[in-house]
Amino acid sequence: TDLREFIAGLPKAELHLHIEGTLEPELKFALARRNGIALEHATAEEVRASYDFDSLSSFLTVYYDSMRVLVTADDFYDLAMAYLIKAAGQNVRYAEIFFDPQAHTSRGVPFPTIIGGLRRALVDARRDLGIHGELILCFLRDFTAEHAMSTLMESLPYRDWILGVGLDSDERGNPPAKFAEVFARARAEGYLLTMHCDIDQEGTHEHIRQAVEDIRVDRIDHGSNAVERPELVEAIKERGLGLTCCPVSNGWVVDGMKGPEIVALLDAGIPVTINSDDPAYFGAYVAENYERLAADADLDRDQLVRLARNSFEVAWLSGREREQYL
Ligand code: ES4
Ligand code: ZN
Repeated sequence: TDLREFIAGLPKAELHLHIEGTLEPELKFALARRNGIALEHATAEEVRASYDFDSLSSFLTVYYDSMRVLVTADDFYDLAMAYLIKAAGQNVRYAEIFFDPQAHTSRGVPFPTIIGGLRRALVDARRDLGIHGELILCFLRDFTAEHAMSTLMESLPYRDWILGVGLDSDERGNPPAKFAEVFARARAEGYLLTMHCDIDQEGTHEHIRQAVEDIRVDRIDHGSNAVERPELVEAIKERGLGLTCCPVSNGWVVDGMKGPEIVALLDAGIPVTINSDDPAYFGAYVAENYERLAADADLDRDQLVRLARNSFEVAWLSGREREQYL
């Protein structure tokens, strides 16, 4: 509990957070009622009891189905505001927040509705709570490259509200190379680039290599399998790329929180960060991710400070704002 207070007191940035993954069962019920949508469970407790993921695909099925309740701009506002209140309460000063527009536009929710609601929450939270949030648009890698490209085009009127683009969803059979053209265009439009290289997925080392060397990403989401290949560790280090690790998420969808891998990368001089991924589903916001990893990997205070500082160092912040946090 001493360590818990220490972690709570550390100023933190969160860099790997899917806003749709912050949908708590209680809010899901409130939005379902507001929108006249029927749910298969009767109570929030029942929903929570149904969360029993043993793979990425078993999680993604539940994650995408839950999004049905997100319909109006107010729904996206309420979703983001609930997260920002929670994060601010854990001393998160800055958050780069993924959103999955294709998971909503493919259900008939217009792009401006999604980003309009999210952006309004970020503006209000910065004013009222002092937490600074920004958006990263994630493409769904199990959709086609053409669909990603048209989503990129749809985002351009909102260029000033989006820091960069990412790539998430089911990695099997969907390597970074599939989206080379989309990411080249995104960079040309001024977006920064990141990609999920999920843990222990088929082809993970080749996917990390493609992201770093071919796509030339500015960051890697997860990516801790790099530790198994010295040449990948070297390439990531040489480019100064940060990794956004999500220990509790890893504990659910693969076996274990990858503590030894995270420590080895930290010791190799790679700026590793700790994040929550989908906190409403995995039952842990960012502070609990630090706590669980600290217990699992026996981290000391110096290592925890380093992880928290890394989060500001690899954040896509202006130099002036970064200095304010460090
Ligand atoms: C995700 Cl854990 C995970 N992996 C891949 N894509 C995702 N989107 C939201 N959570
Ligand atoms: Zn993720």
